[in-house]
Amino acid sequence: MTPYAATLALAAGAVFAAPAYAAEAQTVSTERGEVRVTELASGLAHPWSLTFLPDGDMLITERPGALRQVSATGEVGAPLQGLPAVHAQGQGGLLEVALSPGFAQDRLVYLGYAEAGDGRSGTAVGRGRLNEAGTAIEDFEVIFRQEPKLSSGQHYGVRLAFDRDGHLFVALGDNNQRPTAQELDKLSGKLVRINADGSIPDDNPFTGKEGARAEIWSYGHRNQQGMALHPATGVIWTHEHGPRGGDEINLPEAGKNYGWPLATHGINYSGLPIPEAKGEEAPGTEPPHYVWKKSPAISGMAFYQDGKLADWNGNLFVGALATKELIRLELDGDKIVHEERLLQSLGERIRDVRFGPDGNLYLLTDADDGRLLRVEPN
Ligand SMILES: [Ca+2]
Repeated sequence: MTPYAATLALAAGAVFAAPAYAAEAQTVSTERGEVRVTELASGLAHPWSLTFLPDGDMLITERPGALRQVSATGEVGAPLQGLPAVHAQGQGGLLEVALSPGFAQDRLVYLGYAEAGDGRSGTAVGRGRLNEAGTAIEDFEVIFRQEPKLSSGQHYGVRLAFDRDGHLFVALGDNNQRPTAQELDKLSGKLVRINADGSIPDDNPFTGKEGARAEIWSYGHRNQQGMALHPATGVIWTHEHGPRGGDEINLPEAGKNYGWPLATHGINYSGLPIPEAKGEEAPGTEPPHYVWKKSPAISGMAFYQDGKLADWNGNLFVGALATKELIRLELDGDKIVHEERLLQSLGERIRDVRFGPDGNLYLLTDADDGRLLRVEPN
């Protein structure tokens, strides 16, 4: 507790039994009223993803390779046992965590991570059972591998989301091997759709097509680090990092080409054009649903539905790493009609944003001393 917060707590102590976390709460003005941002936990090593267990506790990944259970009040548990070896270099490591839709019965936890192999690395997805004590993932098995492995430490994606039919979508990156996002015999730069056990659905768009991987749902993606199921429509929404400029939101449809690197609103970090790019549009490719000309460097994505701040209901939230803020998007149907940037005063790279079962937003900040934050109406 800071000396200032301690003074406040002393002053308030006689009347209010202030919770311990009150020391770290901060009030922030937004277009829709004041919100309170409360630090629930700190000291997390580059936390990447969080998911909620049925009792309100959370599972949080740390990029170097740990998965921890964190209570609703912010008590951080020891790293769980039974995790796979991860390739924790560059952007790689333990990245995404998601629960089985039948978690209450099967206790299956899904992990997305970077895995070494073939002198390179690529994204893998596996699942295992959370033991009753909450101390280990048991019988972990790999159910999906991005093949071939092409990464030297960049662009693994990865986000996981189940649709209402129980299909598992895996949002991947291009391993920073641009042309491969257009090559259907490779899984880099794709959105993949598999069954919960890793088998491939019979009705995938490239099933039975010569020279194409049957796991592919859509292609031409750069580096996808956000995905969420729209709570009203059941449609999968994704987003991806552009190069310098051109971060996108897409609603990927079966078999379609989302353009990278043939079509992009961005340029190389060197300032030169993307060599393969025809421009912002290219024949046979889908335009982005929404695009940022200047890259916030987006990561994490959550719909706000039946939340504590009624004026945010139906909004979409996206984290921003480079511009260090939270992005709030207002929708009219599927159309994004208004954008607000908020929480800049925190000065935090926001890696993940999730909507909690208590009707509040939860954020992870990307740092050696990463934080878990709760955002609620003040
Ligand atoms: Ca695109």
